[in-house]
Amino acid sequence: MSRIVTVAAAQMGPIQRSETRTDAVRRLIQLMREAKSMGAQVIVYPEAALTAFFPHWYIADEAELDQWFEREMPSKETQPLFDEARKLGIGFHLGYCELDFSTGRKRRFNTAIVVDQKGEIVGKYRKVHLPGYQENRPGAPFQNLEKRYFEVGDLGFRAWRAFGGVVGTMICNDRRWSESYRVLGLQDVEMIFCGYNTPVHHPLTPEHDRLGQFHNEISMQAGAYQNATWVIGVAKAGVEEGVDQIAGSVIVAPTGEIVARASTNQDELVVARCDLDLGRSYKETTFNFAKHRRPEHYKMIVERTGAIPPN
Ligand code: CDV
Repeated sequence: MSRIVTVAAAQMGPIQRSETRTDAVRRLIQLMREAKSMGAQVIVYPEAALTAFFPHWYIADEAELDQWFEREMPSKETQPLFDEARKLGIGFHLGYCELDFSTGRKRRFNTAIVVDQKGEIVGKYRKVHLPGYQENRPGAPFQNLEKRYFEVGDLGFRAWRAFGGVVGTMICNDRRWSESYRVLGLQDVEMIFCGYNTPVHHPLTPEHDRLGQFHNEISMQAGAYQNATWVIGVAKAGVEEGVDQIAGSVIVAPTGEIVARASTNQDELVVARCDLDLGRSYKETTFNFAKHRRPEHYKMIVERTGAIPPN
C-alpha cells in the first residue's frame, strides 16, 4: 500500500523591514488555509519566514539585532499559526531566527521546526552551513552577515517520524553540501524540508549569477536521487529591502525529477501528492547503503594511495 503525503511548498514573496511578526503570521495563515483547501497535509514555509532576511544589512546595536529573533516558540505572535494548524489538522515546517538562553549564555541560531497535525513541535534543526562573513563590508551592494549573527547549529541533521514517514530538515546553504543529505539519508529519511533566501546577485562572484537557478535545482535533485528521498525546496523570493532573491521553489521526487515548480516570485503554493514509498526501490538497489557503502573500502584506498584521510 502506498503512503501518500500531500505537500504544499509555500513560497513567499518578500517581507519588508516594516512588516511585523503579526503581518507575517497573517500571510502564513492565509497560505495554510489555501493549502488545506488543496488537500495538503503539511505546508513548508521558507527560511526566516517571519521577518525580512536581516543578514543582508549591518546591525551594530545588539538590542536592535535581538529584535529580529524569537525568544520562544510558539510566542504570542506565532501562537495563532499553531492554533490554525491544529484546527485545520495540517502540519508545517517553519524557518525563523532563534535566540536561545538554555545554556546560560545568549546564543543566536538560524532555525527550523517541524510541527505535526496536532500543532506539536516534533523536530528542531539549527543551520550548520552558515554562508557569508563576520565583518561589515561598507560599499557592498548588500551584506551577507550570517557568520556574524548566527552560531553554527549544534543539533546535527536529524530525522523524525511525522506524517506517516521519516522527515528531516536542512536550511538554505546546507542544500549545496552533499553531507547534509547523506547524514539524513543514513537515518532513512523519506522527505526533506529546505527553506532558502538566495540572492540573484553574488557580489563577490558575479560570474555565478547566471547559474543561480541551475545550482539550486542541481543540488536538490542530486541530493534527492542519491538518498532516494523527496526534497521540498521553498524560497523567500522577489525584491526584499533592495535584494532580489531567486524564486523557483520545487518539489523533487526520489527519482531526482522535479514534479512541481513555482512560476512566480510571490506568495505561491506548489502542491504535489508525494508517495513516500517511491524511494524504496532505490534504497533497496542502487542506493542500498548497507550493501554498497563500505567504510573499510575507503580505508583501503587511503592506505594504498597514500591519500590524506579525513579528520
Ligand atoms: N541564506 C543562505 O544560506 N543563502 C546562501 C547564499 C548566500 C549563497 C545560499 O546558499 O543560497
